[in-house]
Amino acid sequence: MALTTNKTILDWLDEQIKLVNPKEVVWIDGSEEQLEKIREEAVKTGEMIKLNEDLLPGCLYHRTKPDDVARVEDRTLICSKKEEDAGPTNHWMEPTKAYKMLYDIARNSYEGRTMYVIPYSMGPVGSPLSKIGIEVTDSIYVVLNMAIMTRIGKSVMDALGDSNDWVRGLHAKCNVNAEERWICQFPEDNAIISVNSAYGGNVLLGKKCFALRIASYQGKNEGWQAEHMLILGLENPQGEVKYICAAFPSACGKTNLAMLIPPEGYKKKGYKVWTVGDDISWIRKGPDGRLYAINPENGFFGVAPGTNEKSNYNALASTKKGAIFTNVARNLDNNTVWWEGLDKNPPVNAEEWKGAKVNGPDYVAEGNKLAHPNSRFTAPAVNCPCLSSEFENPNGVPISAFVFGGRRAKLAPLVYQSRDWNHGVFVGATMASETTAAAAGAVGVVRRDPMAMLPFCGYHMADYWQHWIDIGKTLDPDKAPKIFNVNWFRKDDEGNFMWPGFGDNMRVLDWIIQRCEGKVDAKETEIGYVPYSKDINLEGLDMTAEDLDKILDVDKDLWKEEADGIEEYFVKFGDKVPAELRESLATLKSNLE
Ligand code: SAT
Ligand code: MN
Repeated sequence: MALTTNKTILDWLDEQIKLVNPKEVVWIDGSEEQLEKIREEAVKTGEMIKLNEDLLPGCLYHRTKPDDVARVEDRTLICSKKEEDAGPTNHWMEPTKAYKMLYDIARNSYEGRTMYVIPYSMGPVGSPLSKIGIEVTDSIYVVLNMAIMTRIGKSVMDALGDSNDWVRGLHAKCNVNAEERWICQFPEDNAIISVNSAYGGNVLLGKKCFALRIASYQGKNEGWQAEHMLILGLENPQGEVKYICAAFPSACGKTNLAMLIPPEGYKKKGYKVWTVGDDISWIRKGPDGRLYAINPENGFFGVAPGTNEKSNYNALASTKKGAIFTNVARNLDNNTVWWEGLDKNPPVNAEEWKGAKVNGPDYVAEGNKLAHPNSRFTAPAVNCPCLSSEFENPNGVPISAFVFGGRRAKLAPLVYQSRDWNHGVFVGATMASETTAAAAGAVGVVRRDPMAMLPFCGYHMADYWQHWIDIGKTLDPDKAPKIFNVNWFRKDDEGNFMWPGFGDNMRVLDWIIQRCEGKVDAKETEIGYVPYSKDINLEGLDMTAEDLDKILDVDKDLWKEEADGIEEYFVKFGDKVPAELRESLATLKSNLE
């Protein structure tokens, strides 16, 4: 039975049913009873495997097709009426053509299958910052993941009422044929269609498709921002909490930073980090003139490899019940999971991520990976030991700082602060990072990834930069978040990381907050404000101020090359590049003269 009488939804649903022709339609009401039945069915059909009920209660295992393991950026389209509106960084298709192509692919593809209708809310149900979507899918995996990653069910439909302000999402697995895989966003229609994939970001339509691509476009028109940013709260010994939003490309450690455990010295003094979100922020100006952020998601879709007790205790703890594991390895002795970096003991009796039975230690010794590098856990946020008490706050949390960062073996210092908002937008707009396994394609290539939004901005990237500049104009400079850039990934000439990262990143966050509070001086350099090494707390670290100076160093020659690279990059955007960003570039160049 339909969970709503909203005519805009029922009419749309009729069209989808006619198109894909399912054997039955099931509305997901959000009840545990219904979800449990669906889990049982998934286990019966073999789509999911139930893991050890004592060690991993309520946890399921799933593997995707081997050619369906990451987002596919060259098959992700922005279908705005005008190509110009998608801009030079997006793949574009004219909407009528795209609809026809997609309908032809999806037609009758649910034959003999169940259509699941998932009403979901991005953000706390009923919050003024939240938005609602409907995803129809023929994948149980999608239903169970959406049930973790978003708020689902009847209450969402009640919150929407008769409104037409909801995002239409059609997902059709079809034959999971890579040649006909398309992830299409129609920003002007509030619509998403995804065909021939059954993997994460391609099919959990609330996540990148809605909460970033569609939402970024909505934000531009409605005066708010959808950003690829984690949100964390840093509590000082006096119990005051300051919030930071940080943008990093996929698989660059957002989840780790969001759940950071401070080093001993900080812990003893009473510092704590609270997680509000690990991937996406929706940001709006509050009544007091400050920017407030919510995390639109309800769970974590984190990269498994590298996650362990030490690197991210809190993430690991979050996966211990009610989680879904995708494309990791299985330990057949105790029916649990394993991935590279979990511990040093690959299971002897193992099943690698494609399902072959192998001897784990031998297999790894031969240079193979038991888990796919982009294998993931889907974990309910409520499991997280350091989840912020503000997680459900419908008004969000006030932001003190924006932090941009990427993987750069050279160039970018450990941390620097922009001179002001507009310069900060320049820093974000020109950030670059080495590519990771989160998207199909080469790994380790430096590419520009503005605000970590390159694959996620639903409209013209230069208009998006302009939106950032325009938001800044509405903010009182005293209330505007300060903007920083960090780089945990600097390497020395031997290729060793120069900064320990993980929990020790707290030392950098500490400096950032002190800067926001005007409590510490900084050195003005060609690129912005860099810390004096004495102001970064190294207590308990095997590192001297001289070591630190090496990572704080601004190499003028490298930066001159960088400035040339930015100039070249801007050419792509023609006269759409905001004047403020050109000014920042000119200042950078003249500073480096
Ligand atoms: O596959 S997802 O887009 O959900 C995760 C990521 O790439 O950040
Ligand atoms: Mn992400």
